[in-house]
Amino acid sequence: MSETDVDLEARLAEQDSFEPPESFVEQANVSDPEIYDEFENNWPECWEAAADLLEWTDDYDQVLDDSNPPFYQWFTDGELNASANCLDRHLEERADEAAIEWVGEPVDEDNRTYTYGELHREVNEFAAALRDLGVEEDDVVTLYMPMIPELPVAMLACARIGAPHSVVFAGFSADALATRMNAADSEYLVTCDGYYRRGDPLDHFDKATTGLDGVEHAVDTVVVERLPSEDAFPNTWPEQTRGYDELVENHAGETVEPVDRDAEDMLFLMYTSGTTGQPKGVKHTTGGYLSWAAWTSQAVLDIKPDDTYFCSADIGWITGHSYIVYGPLALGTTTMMYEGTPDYPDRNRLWEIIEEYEANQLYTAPTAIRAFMKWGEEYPDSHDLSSLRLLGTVGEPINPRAWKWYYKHIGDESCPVVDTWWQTETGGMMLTTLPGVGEMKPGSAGPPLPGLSADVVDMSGSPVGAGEAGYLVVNKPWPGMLRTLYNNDDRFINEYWREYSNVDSDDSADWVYFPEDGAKLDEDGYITVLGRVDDVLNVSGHRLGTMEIESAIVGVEGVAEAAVVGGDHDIKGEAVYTYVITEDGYEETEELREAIIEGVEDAIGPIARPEAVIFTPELPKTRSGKIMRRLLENIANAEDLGDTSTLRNPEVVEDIQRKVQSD
Ligand code: 6R9
Repeated sequence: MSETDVDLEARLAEQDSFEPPESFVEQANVSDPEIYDEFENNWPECWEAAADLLEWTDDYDQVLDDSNPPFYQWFTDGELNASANCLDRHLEERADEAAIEWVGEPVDEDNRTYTYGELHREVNEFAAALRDLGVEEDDVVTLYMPMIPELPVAMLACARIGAPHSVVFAGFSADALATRMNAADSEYLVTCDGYYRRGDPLDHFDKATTGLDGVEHAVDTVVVERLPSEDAFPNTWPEQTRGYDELVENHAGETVEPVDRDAEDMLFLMYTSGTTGQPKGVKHTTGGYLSWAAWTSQAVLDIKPDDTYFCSADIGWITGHSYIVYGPLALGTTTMMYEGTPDYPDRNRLWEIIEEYEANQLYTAPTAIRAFMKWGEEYPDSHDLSSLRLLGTVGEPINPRAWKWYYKHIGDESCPVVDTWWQTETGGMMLTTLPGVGEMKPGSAGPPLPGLSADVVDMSGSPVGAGEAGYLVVNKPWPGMLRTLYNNDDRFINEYWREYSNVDSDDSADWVYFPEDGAKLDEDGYITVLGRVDDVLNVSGHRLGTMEIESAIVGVEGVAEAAVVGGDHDIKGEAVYTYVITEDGYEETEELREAIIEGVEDAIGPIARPEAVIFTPELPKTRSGKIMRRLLENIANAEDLGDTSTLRNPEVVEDIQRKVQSD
């Protein structure tokens, strides 16, 4: 441990709360603590504040229609267009200001600035092209692209013509793409030929076309040619495939009138992992979602039009949707997009970018912060990061040590840190301190935002006392909430509401949203989120369903049964541990282990790659035949196993334990 580390440890270790820096408060978008009472006393009308950040082509009648819970409607009968809100209305003042600063790979060769004027032009051209291809209002367009500017262009082009997009993370596998396109009945795909990872070109089109083989209906495909000819792969394009550049050129200079969308019309779908093997198609709307993304960007990230704001997430996840694309662009700021990884070509990369672009905010994930910490503070310390005004984290719980390291070494103790808890389903931030108002407590996300109501309850739904652990619930609807799971209202109710609501009631007060996270409340109303209580793992901030991974594994020849659990991991937070029983006649070989790993990567993607594959003749089961996952978790983490007497087969536990330890 270096000396500065020791000092930091000594000075900060004791401190468990931090006041927002005075210099920050003075300039903050929100600095009046009264906002909490004001919003509570004026609910739901308080959310006009969010709607007011947008431009509406037709005013809404009612802020909230809660007559048919949990199918809430926000800003009823209002009309607007998300693309017009993110682009057109900024043109008068900001046409020549940067909307997107794209930092591409390879290093220094390929950076692009899109001004609002340029972004507006390209979005219009691509919107015209999509129409020409036959895309109509309400058709779902799948976007399967990495962090290239054409991804937000395509998102906004879809929004412009009222076609909901469904972005599939580029790191997801061909199978995952097919599952999502089938589930959404999506007949259009925009993808790319390839992209760079750590300097090497990667063939993405091959994966996309393999995915298309699994799609049950005809698909029109558009391909962005990202790679220069010397790095391009020799792919032949199937029929019904068009080049992005050619399409945009054919429509050069065209404009497309933004389609008026009802506030409740779908803006996009985003698939996320759940308890079953089938991903959930989370539906977000135009008015509620966009106003939520904009309001939280302003209140929590403190975004102002003249900022250069940097979120290091991938647009393929909800964080990138809300806080790289929609929120920042709705506010007319400059949003950065980084194509590469933080440690290529070396560990200075992120800090160089922040220094060069003079970024004002950094919004990243605990897994990244833990990696920075491990690499050492010499990397950030050798860069001028004084442009930073605010730091944020999202995706998983952050341990106080990582929080303090971030605060000290990245923020120089002069930037507030917002630890923002939220989910794909919530559309935007829910629990966090307001950076210009609330005291920060490392490790605790904070109170619910003004106008929100959350609690920690026991199994029966009664609030637990301060300091006790329980289940997080949200008691009132909010504009950014998901409206349903695509084509599956029943699953929507079962997954999120049934647990703690009186589902027979028409009274909104009887409906409680259950995010499936465990949490703890302190005496000041701050909530520490402990992690998922369903069968979902959080690997490097990415949600992975254990069922999805298990079904990939049992699909591998030679596997009879599999159980997947999360094991602790220094950097990733959680890692995928798999316990596998082979089929009769199959050996527990290295080849089978590799086939299993490959099977998981094919079904989901490299992010789900198992950390360990443990062969076992049996899985520990209760007398009623349920797999005891808790035990498997304890084994993965080399923890005390507690009482195993309720098992049908206690002897198997020791056997597995021995195997894990010898691995
Ligand atoms: C935005 C996003 C959601 C799950 C969520 C929770 C975990 C997110 C957190 C956090 C503790 C935070 N999570 N932020 N846990 N503190 N600040 O990550 O969405 O991919 O849907 O994941 O992530 O478990 O339920 P999503």
